[in-house]
Amino acid sequence: DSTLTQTELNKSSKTKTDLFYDDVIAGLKSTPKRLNSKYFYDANGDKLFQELMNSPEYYPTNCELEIFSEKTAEIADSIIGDGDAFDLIELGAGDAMKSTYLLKYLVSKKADFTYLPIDISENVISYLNITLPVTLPGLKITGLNGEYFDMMEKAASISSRRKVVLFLGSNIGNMAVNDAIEFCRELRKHLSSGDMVLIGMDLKKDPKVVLAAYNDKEGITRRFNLNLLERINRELNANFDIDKFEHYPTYDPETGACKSYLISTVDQQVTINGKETISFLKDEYIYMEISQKFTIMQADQIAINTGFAPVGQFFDTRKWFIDAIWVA
Ligand code: AVI
Repeated sequence: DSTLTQTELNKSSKTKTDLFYDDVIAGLKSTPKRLNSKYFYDANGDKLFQELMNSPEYYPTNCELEIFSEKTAEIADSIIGDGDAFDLIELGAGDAMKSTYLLKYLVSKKADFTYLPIDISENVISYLNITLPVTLPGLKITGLNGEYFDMMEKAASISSRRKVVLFLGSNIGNMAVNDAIEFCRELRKHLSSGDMVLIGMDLKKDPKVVLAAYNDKEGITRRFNLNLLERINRELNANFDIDKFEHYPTYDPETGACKSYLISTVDQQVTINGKETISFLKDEYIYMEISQKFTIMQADQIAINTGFAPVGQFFDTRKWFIDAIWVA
C-alpha cells in the first residue's frame, strides 16, 4: 500500500543522511583527514562526472566505449555461454552508456536476461528505469538504488538465475588495492561457481596522460572534488568556504596510485550541523579519492587471489584500458 511505501522511503532517506553525516564526521576527525569519494555522486556530482567524461583529458570512458562498441559481439558471446537465462547485474551503472552497446546486442539476439543496474545515486536509477525501456524495447530492467552488496542480496532474494556482474569504468580503482582485493573476495561470496564478472580496469600508462585526466584544464575535476564540500554544506548544514580549498591531484607511476586532495589555503574552522567544529591548519589536506591504475598482470593476480579464473581480455587499440572476464 502506498502509505507504507512512503513511510519506508522516509525511513530509508533519513538513515542515508545519518550514515553520510557519521562518515563525514569520522573522516574529518581522523588524522589525516579524509572523505569518501562515493559521496561525490549527488545530482550535481553526477552532472559534473558526465561533463568530465566528455572532457578531452579524461580518457578512461572513451577507451572503454571503444572496447564495448568495437567488441560487442565477442563480449556478448562470452557472456551468453550456453544460452541459459541469466541476470545481468551492473555495479555502479551510471548512465549505462557502455553497457547499452551490450544490452542492445543481447536484446537483438533475444538472449533471456534481466538487467539489474545498481547505483548509489537515486537520480541514476530513476533515469535508467525510465529511459532504457524506451531506447531498448523488450529489455527487462529492475534498477536498484543502494550499496552494491545490499542490492546484490536483494537481487538474489528475487532470482536464483546465473549471474553476470558488470563492474565497469575502473570503479574498482576507487578503492585502495587491499580494499579492492577484499571487495573482490566479498563479490565472490555473493556468486556461485560458474557466475561471471566483466570488470573494467584502467591500466598504467604515460604518467603525464594519467595526471592530466585528473587535472583537466577546464577545472571540472576540481569542481567535482569541491562539490563534495558543497554537498556537505547543503545536506549536513555545514559552512565550508570552498574558495579556501585547493584541488591537488597526484599520480605515482611506481604504485599506480592516482590520488586527489583538497588543501586548506588558510587556518580555518568549519562547523557541521551546529554540533561539530573541525579545525584546518593552512596547507592541511583532505584525502578525497584514489583512482588506482593497474598492470595486466596485477589484474590477473587480483582475480586469482580472490577466487576467480581470468578467462578473457578485451583492450582498446592503445591498450590503455582492460575489460577482463573472470569466472567464479
Ligand atoms: C568513477 N571513477 C572510476 C572515476 C575515476 O576515474 O576514478 C571518478 C573520477 N574522479 C576524478 N575523475 C573521475
